[in-house]
Amino acid sequence: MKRLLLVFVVLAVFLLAACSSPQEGVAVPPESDGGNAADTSVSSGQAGAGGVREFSITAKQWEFVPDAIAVKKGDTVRLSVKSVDVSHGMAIPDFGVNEVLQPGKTVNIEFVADKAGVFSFFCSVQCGSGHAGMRGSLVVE
Ligand SMILES: [Cu+2]
Repeated sequence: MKRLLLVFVVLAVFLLAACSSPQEGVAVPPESDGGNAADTSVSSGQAGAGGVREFSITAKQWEFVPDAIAVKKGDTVRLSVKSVDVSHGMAIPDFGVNEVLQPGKTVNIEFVADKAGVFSFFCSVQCGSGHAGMRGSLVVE
C-alpha cells in the first residue's frame, strides 16, 4: 500500500507543477505584425539564426499531435493548431502564448524562440477528464 501512496504523491506533485508553472514572470505579448513579415525581420541581434519553423498540430481529447517539437534558439516558430473535436486551448506561458482553439478552426500562432530550454505547452481550456494530461514539450536548443 505504501507504493500506491507514493504513486499518488508523485502524481499530485506532477499536477501541481503542471498547473502553476512558476517560471520567471516574463509575459511577452505575441508578435502582432500582420504575419506577412519577411523571415529575417527578427531583431534579436542573432545574425545567422532566425529561420522560420512551421508546425501543424492537431489538438484532440486528450493530446496534441505531435506532442514534442524542437527548434533552434532564435527561430521564428509558426504553429497551425487545429482542434478536431471540442474546444481546447494552446498555452505556452514561457512565450506568452495562450489561444483558444474552437472546434474545426485552425489557429495560427507565431513567436520567436528567444531562449533555450525545454518548455511545456498544454491545453488551457477545460476539455474533459483527460484535460490535465493534455500537454507537450517545446525544445529550444
Ligand atoms: Cu483541455
